[in-house]
Amino acid sequence: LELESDLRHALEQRQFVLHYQPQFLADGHTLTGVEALLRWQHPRRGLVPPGAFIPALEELGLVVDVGDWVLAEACRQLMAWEGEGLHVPKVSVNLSARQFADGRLAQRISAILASSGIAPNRLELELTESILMQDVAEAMRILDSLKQLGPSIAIDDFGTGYSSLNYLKQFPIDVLKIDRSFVDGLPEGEQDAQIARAIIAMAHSLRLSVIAEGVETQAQLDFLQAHGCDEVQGFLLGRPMAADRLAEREA
Ligand code: G
Ligand code: G
Ligand code: MN
Ligand code: NA
Repeated sequence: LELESDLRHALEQRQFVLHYQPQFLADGHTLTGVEALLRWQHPRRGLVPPGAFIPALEELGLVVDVGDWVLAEACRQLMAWEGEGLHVPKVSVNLSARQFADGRLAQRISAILASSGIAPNRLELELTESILMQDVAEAMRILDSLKQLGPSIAIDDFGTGYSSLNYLKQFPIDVLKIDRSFVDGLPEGEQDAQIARAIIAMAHSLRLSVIAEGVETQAQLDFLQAHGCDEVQGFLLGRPMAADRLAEREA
């Protein structure tokens, strides 16, 4: 495939960029962090979304190298904003299954944190339930090694996979991200409302923080705030955007 051969050169040709989506306290105003989202600036096709090329990166065995670049770039950007007078408390990075299973992930993250100079607790790592549930004992070991370095751990797309509460209790995780499919139906959808309330209650009883993704309307935000959701992220509050745009907006 033409796209695949292009993808092999994308890293060295500096065609990858990160966009950043802001995250806020449930008041919708206080910036708590950003999620880094990978895009491919293709010379002819324009900005390619990750769904269109991350599976290919996995197959080509490039996802670990690109993942390292994402981690380093996200940390670098946090420092760059700091230098411009914008304090973004943390940056959240999505990890793929391959990256998580790579035996040297903790070493790589440790090196990236050290050379970036950011406090390790300002990095958050997002993993899906399916990544963690593939091999629970191994996941536990990897999570422990990652946590020792200082980053927080978030479960992405929470509620769409099959994690058992028993493991959820044992994994050293910090944050549940309520999948946007449950936020969609709020506040009128009775089922979505019950699921959202249940996830918030469960997260808090496990002493986890909870963030809702895909918040698109004021009514959704109001519901989440009223029901004690800690943080929110979504088009209502800010789309994923280039780093300089975010600096302009939040300055
Ligand atoms: O930005 P967008 O909504 O199109 O992202 C689509 C999917 O791509 C999301 O599931 C997101 O988690 C994933 N994604 C975005 N950036 C990265 C990345 O840097 N690494 C990995 N592994 N996945 C990413
Ligand atoms: O799987 P993950 O949660 O990492 O996916 C993040 C993706 O969700 C990003 O590609 C981002 O563009 C998308 N996204 C973020 N906020 C919203 C939103 O409010 N509505 C919709 N439909 N998508 C969103
Ligand atoms: Mn995510
Ligand atoms: Na998600």
